[in-house]
Amino acid sequence: MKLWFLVSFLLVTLLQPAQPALSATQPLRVVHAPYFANRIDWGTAAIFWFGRADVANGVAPIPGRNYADVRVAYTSSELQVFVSVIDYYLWHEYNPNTSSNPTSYDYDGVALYLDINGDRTTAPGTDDYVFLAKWGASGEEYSQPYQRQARGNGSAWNTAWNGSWRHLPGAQWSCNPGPNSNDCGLDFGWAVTFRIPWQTIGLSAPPHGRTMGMGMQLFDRDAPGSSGVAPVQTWPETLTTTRPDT
Ligand SMILES: [Ca+2]
Ligand SMILES: [Ca+2]
Ligand SMILES: [Ca+2]
Repeated sequence: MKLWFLVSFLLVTLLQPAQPALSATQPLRVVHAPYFANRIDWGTAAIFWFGRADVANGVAPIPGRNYADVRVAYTSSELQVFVSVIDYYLWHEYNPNTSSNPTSYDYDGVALYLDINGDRTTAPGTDDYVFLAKWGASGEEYSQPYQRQARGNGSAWNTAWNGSWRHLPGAQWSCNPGPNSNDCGLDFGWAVTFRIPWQTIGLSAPPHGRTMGMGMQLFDRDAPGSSGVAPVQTWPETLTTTRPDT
């Protein structure tokens, strides 16, 4: 029965007329984030993934691109986005620059873009935000120096905006020294959980049923110097940091 259903489904799918091209207001992809009244069960949160882990026959190039598994869920108080990254060489800033641009980074980290009204304007508006989590080897108490943020002002990103949010970092490596050394071999990777209070992004309550825009940049350093920085990967692939319509 299942096979017949599958075959029927395939026929129906194949018989569908060609889909029209996406308009400017239609998102490339849709993530249905579930609501959790209490503790988030990440195993049943929404999931998507992007990027690629560069490795072949046990050899990971330096630099080599990363793969990210992203889970999205929300509670009565905040939006949470859990990003788990396969990265064979962990590199973080020892003394993070607390005034750096939140839309670029040259150590391991990830930026989250939100368009709260989902209006997909061609420049960052006051409902648009970017949150950069710089991966750090320390715990949540260090999240503030390892994060940057900005809010749109109608034409550009206002990097002086400093709404309240936090992130939780994590990582695993196979042998010491792990971060900021490639001496002992391959590391496993790192993770960050974004925790964005609704009030910080201008909402007084959890926005059940709302369509918001979302994008991500994945940053990666695998060795010292400019030659140790891997290409930035984005989700969706077409993301442009100054254009919520992408
Ligand atoms: Ca890497
Ligand atoms: Ca917007
Ligand atoms: Ca790295």
